[in-house]
Amino acid sequence: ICESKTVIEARHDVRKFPDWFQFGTATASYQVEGAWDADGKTPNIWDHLTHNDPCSIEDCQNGDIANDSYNQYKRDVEMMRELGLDFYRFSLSWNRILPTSFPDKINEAGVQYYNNLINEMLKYNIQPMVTLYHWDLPQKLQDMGGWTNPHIVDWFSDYARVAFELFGDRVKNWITINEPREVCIQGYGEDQKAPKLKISGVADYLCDKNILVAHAKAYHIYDKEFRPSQGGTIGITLSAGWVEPETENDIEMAETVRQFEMGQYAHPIFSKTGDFPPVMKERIAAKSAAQGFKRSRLPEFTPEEVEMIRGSSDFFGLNHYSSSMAHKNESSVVQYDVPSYSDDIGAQTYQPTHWSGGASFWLKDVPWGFYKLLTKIREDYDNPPVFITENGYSTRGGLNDDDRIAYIRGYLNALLDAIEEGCDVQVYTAWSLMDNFEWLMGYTERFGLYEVDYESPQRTRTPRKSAFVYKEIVRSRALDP
Ligand code: BGP
Repeated sequence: ICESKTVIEARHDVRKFPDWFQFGTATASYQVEGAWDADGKTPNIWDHLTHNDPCSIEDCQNGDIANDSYNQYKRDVEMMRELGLDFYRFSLSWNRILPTSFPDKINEAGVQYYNNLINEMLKYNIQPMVTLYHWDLPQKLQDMGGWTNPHIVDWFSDYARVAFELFGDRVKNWITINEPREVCIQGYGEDQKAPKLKISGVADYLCDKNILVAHAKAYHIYDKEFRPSQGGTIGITLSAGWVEPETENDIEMAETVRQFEMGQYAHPIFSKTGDFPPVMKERIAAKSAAQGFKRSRLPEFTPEEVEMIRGSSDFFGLNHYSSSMAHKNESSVVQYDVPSYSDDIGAQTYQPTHWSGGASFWLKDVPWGFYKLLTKIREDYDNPPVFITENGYSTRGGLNDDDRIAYIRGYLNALLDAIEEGCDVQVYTAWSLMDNFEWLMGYTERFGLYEVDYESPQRTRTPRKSAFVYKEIVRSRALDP
């Protein structure tokens, strides 16, 4: 009797995911494919950066070979089967499909690679979730201004149309852009990511506008020209951490930071009114005026653009890793007389030293922040369907990754709490299926459920302890308390 009672209690404690919930893992083209110049592929901005300024990456490495997924894709699909995934999120390399960047010439070998990968996955009933743009812009387009050139709206939508035509018969889940904030703020405003333009408070906002319009145009092309016959979903993936006010006095500031981070992309798409968040428009206009600009440095959308962008995502794609605290330390406030995104926000955030976390300095294990963020998305944007398109933890390597397991369990628990509160979270994607080239840190930080041996020619993949745990979560559709 005692025994069966324990079993019943144990069962009761297991937290179940809803029947419709989907589990996957993710990667991105530049981070895993390698074959950087194979079979007609031309250079993108990450090839350009890592070849011209190799040591701008922590270990002076690059994605020339990476995980060699271009050749090892069958092993990748085998791992998806081992994990029992419902879907796998990967991205397309624009240069591999369109070597001139434009649809005048389609590279058959590149198309064949994605067909092979997609068909191999479908053989085992693993659904593809395909990102059109995960940061590897054709260098040729960058030379013409990249995301700061309004022509990119057409360049991107022509590329998107080709992808829908080529793969849309089998791909039913599309993501237009991965993390516009990292593209624009870190790539055009700062010098963190390619193309490292470092024109803060100006180029980043131009990029913001063009990337949102480009996304929306691709959305409407799919919606009108392809959805009727192909019947899939399409949306955008935003990155956001949670920002917690340290005291009551910091509540407004924390909200300003959230609006400048997630809101600048979420508000135009998911709010009832559309357009950039009011606080962003006000602050940038005021700062611009004080700096002698006749107009705000934040470009305006036309009323037609506002309408085109509003509602242009079937789901709220969210990449979430960590959180921070907001508190203003007046004594260390720097006054800028030149444009600057961080000065436009005018706030300060930090991560307390007692927060523990992964190998990446910014990645602290704060599951309650995830819960608060999901609740905030439900409240601000009328409870949209949320797809967690990335969540994960970094180590320095090794197969025994108990801290990654604790992180994943903690975040999935927070996700279940949010679902119980009424949040419409439908999908969870672990970043990453396997170790890969990390944008700033090369191969020094490892995010994989599978470890990759970069010394071996095959880039041998070995499951970590977390792979077995994730497999069990996916199989049982449940989480231990
Ligand atoms: C996300 C990216 C991923 C992945 C992850 C890890 O922002 O979408 O591609 O790289 O972050 O972070 P990082 O590469 O900055 O260490």
